[in-house]
Amino acid sequence: MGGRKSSTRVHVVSDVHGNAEALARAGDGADALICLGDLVLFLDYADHSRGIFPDLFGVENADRIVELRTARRFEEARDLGRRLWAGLDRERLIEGAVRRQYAEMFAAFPQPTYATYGNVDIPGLWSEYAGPGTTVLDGQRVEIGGRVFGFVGGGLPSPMRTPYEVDEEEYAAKVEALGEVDVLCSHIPPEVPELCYDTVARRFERGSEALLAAIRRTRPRYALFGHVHQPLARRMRIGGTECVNVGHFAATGRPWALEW
Ligand SMILES: [Mn+2]
Repeated sequence: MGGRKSSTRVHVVSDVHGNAEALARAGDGADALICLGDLVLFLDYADHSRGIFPDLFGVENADRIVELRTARRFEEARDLGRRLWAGLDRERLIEGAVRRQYAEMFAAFPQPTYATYGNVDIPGLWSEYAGPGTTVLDGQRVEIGGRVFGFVGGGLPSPMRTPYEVDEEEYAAKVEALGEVDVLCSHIPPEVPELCYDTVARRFERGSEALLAAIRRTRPRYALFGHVHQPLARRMRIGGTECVNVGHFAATGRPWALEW
């Protein structure tokens, strides 16, 4: 009854960083949810008491490491990290904490969800937590409502040394594997200064030259990404492609919507 449904609506989120409560509602009113990664909350820069780091080492150490990183004193930040982790089984402690967060995050995903990895994720664990309604894609395409969506997960090498960074060549190969798509979905932005500059952290995050080249060459309708929490530019036109940072979901709790 009521006629055939003629449009498709997807909601897109990125940089969820522990916000399971809002994630559980992110698909309300949409036919599908797309998640562009960064589910893990290692350290909340807006509230240093939240995340794996303060849980293990306390708020004062979290204050200190944020201060050092913000001042680009990465070497000192790493020294502090090395001192705190000395004698501890770092891998086991982080994996245990990430598993607790993933159990909560993946349970909150609506159905269907299409997801790719952020740089602050541990891809090897995802298959254990993704339910039958969640499709994980990295260097792969899927059709939603008659449009082809391509997904590229992870980040590129950075001074922060986050858990899922791949080298330029491997990243470019994943972009290449997508071919022509209608919507190009990635965690990191194409390498354009206005899209990569974080106005609060006051630094450039890593964007991808391969993504930018693919946008210019294949002209998707949309290029969607996250990663830069407070970008200088939220959107930009590159040729015929609307490039959009879908927002910092951990802070806003609001998805970005696409309807056709
Ligand atoms: Mn992030």
